[in-house]
Amino acid sequence: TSSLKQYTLVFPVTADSKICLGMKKRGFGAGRYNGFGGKVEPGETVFEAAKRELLEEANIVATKMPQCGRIRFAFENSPVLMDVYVYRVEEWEREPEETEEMLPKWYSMLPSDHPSSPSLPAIPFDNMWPDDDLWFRFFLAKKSFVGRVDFNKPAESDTEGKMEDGSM
Ligand code: 6U4
Ligand code: NA
Ligand code: NA
Repeated sequence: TSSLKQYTLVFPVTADSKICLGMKKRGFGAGRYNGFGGKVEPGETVFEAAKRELLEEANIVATKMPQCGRIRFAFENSPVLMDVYVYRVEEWEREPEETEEMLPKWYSMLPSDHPSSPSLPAIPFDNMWPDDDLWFRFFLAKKSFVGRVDFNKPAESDTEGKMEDGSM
């Protein structure tokens, strides 16, 4: 039997195709670039949790933050199924800054040969969770997505996943 635990995953994006990722400095997924987020605490909504984690980890206040996806992660040998709600932050107050947990960095969401690509590095998939490959194209195309990924130990990169357009 498994238990479902709610998490949030939040990506600030700009109208001119920049995305802010955070390098996780400690704990689960340390060293990897990811969105901002964490566990939903008792008594708060998933949306409130997403906003709180973004403030704690990047020091910005989301003012426009639609949900765009939902992914369930299963880890072999763990009874906990992570139920991750993904949001895109389109407007916020202040600017992302380094916190105890995360170092924020900006990347281009467009291919580098695209005429309007900002002069920033491309999204560093090699330094991200391996499943991000499966669903980021939906995120970048502004399509909503739902999916499930199974991580098999010991090789954490040995993932099997399935993503599709869908309602959340
Ligand atoms: P505490 O205990 O407060 O330090 P908390 O910040 O609540 O932890 P954390 O950082 O462990 O939670 O949350 C995990 C974060 O990692 C969530 O934002 C979801 C994200 N995440 C987990 N597995 C992922 C995966 N396979 N791919 C991905 N993000 C993942 O892109
Ligand atoms: Na976190
Ligand atoms: Na937390």
